[in-house]
Amino acid sequence: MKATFGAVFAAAVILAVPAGASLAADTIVGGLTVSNPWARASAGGSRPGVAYLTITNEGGADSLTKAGSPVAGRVELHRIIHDGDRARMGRIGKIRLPKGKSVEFKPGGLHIMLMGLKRQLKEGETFPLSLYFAEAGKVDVTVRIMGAGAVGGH
Ligand SMILES: [Cu+2]
Repeated sequence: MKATFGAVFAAAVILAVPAGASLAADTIVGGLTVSNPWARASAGGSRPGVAYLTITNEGGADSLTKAGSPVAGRVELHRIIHDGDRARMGRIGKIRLPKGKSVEFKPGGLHIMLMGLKRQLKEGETFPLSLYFAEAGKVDVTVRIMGAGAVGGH
């Protein structure tokens, strides 16, 4: 009886570990792997938020067509366009994900713009983000909020 109780307790402890570690884990759907989704803490309600992640495609060709999140009124896919010595950002309709390649969203390049934030993005918290792929369909990931000054920006 004592041994049984011990075994159950051990199982509960083991189960608790993946739940806590899952925030940093990759999300894998078919041939697609979404790694390290993160966002910068927002300054206030008026400025948009921005999120980054990496998508690796080891399956057939696909594309990211849109994104959505309950924390934002509207979510757009953006890129930075270099125009002479100036850089501005522009919206893109879809992002191609060639077979066997990784597409990295990062400060100064591709990014996910969170317009009309419904709540402040606070460092250390997380929020859900849905990615919509032409072939793979909807994939939900959890975005970690990093410090406001984290790596570059616009
Ligand atoms: Cu942008």
